[in-house]
Amino acid sequence: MKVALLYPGIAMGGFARGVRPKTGYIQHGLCHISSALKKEGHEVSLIDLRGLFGWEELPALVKKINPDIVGITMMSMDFDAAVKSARIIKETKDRIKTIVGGIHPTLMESELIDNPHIDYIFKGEAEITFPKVLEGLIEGSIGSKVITGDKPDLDRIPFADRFLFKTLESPWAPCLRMPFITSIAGRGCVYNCNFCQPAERKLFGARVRRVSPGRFMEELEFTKRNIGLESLMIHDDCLAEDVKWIEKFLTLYDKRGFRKPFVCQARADIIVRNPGLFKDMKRCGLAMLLIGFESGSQRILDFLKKGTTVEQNYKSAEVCKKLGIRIFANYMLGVPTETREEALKTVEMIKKIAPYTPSPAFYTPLPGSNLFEYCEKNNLSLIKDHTEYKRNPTTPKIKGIDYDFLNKALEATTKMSRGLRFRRKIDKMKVRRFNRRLTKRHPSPTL
Ligand code: B12
Repeated sequence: MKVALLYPGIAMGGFARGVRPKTGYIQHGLCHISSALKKEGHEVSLIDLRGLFGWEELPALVKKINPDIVGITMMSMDFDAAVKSARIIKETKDRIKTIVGGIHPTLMESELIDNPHIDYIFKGEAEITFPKVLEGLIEGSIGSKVITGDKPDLDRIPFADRFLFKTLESPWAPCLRMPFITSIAGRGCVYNCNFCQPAERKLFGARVRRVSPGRFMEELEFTKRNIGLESLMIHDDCLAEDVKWIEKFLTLYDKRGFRKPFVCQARADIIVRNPGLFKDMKRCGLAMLLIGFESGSQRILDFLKKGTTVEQNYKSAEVCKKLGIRIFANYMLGVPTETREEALKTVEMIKKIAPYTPSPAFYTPLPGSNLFEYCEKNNLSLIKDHTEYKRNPTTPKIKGIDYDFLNKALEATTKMSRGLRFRRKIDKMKVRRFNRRLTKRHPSPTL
């Protein structure tokens, strides 16, 4: 069958302006679906809305590809663009089937079930079941609008088809050199933070599944041969949680001569408990850790069910500084019930930690999480349309929170010292030449 996969990710940066972008992150879910479908002999192409100049380009592209089915992925904030795409596809060629999948359809079937432009809603993971859906379409044997996917063994599915996206992945940290690639070693998260769970458990199940370190290295080697690899981001929710996995991975990464800078996520409690592990990671290339510090108030950390302490936040930052690991600090202000004093404790904590990259958020109630339910029950949410389901501190999210005060508080956390600005400048200078040269050489993506 002819399948088009559609990435609707314009809620943040919008459509292309002036020139089609040569860089952008890839969507791993679609890349995995693409390789699973190609393995079964289907023809797969991509419609990336970020590469279009506007909605008016979509009908012509759909006519040109002329697919039998379009598969649309969707985070909550992509809802409007995804649903509009489905409508345009149906208006362009009514015979084309549309199917939506990803975290939002998995959690919020009720928002899509009556949509006349969507033929199927796919819940869960797709590598095993989506090819079967296509077989069912050929045979005319699909009876239900809602389909649930089986969970694949991650060691038995093909590598993500990175070539689906014609753009280069661009590093978002000044210390990372191109070719930069992102990767995901596992699915699911063992923790119970109530600003996230149980949403992810509904998508990936209660157990975390991780590809074996050997298979992960095979994928890196394959990618290095075909795209190049000078730096790496491992996107797992909390990679450092699996100490044994990391140890095996480090041995292989080192043995096979990688030593390329990599970044991943960790938690304050894990860092404090395993400083030796992070020393080894640093030796093998760990350039930066993304740490969810969240709050400088213990009451708020407990309210969020984070399972860490403020003391661990401070100590983990000390460990990183001692080892020379850059810190990308995730933290949030405006949690329901948070007082001004508690918000100021977060400000004080971030100022003391002085992260390489401060990444503040206004707490945002995300569908499928326990805290979302709490906000619904107490009528606290100010979110009016789906594009506001982004954590960036731009629009007010929760009733009763003084966002003018928070904006000022936030400013105090993002001011960088001269020393830090200098360090970032040096980092940028070291990679600029390579990144510019590579981007310049890269052809503009063809549609
Ligand atoms: C990598 C990642 C990113 C990357 C890349 C994002 C991207 N667009 O790909 C970056 C760092 C840029 C990012 C940013 C954001 N992210 Co993010 N991100 C992730 C992360 C860690 C991994 C996603 C992933 O690739 N998973 C692995 C793949 C294989 O799974 P998958 O994509 O779900 O796909 C499978 C199934 O869902 C299904 N499927 C998916 N699509 C489709 C389509 C069809 C047709 C079918 C049949 C099936 C199907 O099949 C796939 C294969 O089995 C997840 C958490 C997680 N563990 O999943 C959060 C997550 C997706 N992100 C989240 C959020 C909120 C964001 C931000 C909005 C944060 C913010 N700033 O506010 C931004 C949005 C940026 C943007 N413009 O898209 C939330 C989404 C929650 C929600 N309800 O929408 C998640 C779940 C994290 C969380 N729990 O809070 N993110």
